[in-house]
Amino acid sequence: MPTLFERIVNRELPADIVHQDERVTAFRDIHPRAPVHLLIVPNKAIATANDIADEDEALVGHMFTVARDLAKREGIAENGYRLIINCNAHGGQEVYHLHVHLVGGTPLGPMISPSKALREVL
Ligand code: DGP
Repeated sequence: MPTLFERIVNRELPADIVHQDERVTAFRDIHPRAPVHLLIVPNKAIATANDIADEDEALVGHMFTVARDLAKREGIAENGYRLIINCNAHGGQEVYHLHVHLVGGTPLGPMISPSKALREVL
């Protein structure tokens, strides 16, 4: 079964695609958490950060250089932004196709709010 994001990459599902090349695709998140919220995904399916293979190193690096260029194009590079990869249940991953969130356009606040689990041990 192709992942949701593979279907976006293959143009089988609609999305606001802002960049596509032979290795990665970037599109606007359907539920934006900030004025700019893009997802940068590899064209090939990699389920989670745990599944990145050694031979994917250049591909993953490319995801980050594309994120850098998109931040500039979206006008948020100078003020700053956040790049996020969620992994598995504790990371809050919803879509099991590796993706980097590029979020910005406003001050984003603290990186994470202390989780319930952390509060219990503090
Ligand atoms: P994560 O929790 O890291 O797996 O984030 C998944 C993100 O994917 C979430 O912010 C919402 C977004 N998303 C889910 N389905 C779609 C979709 O069909 N289209 C687009 N553009 N984004 C989606």
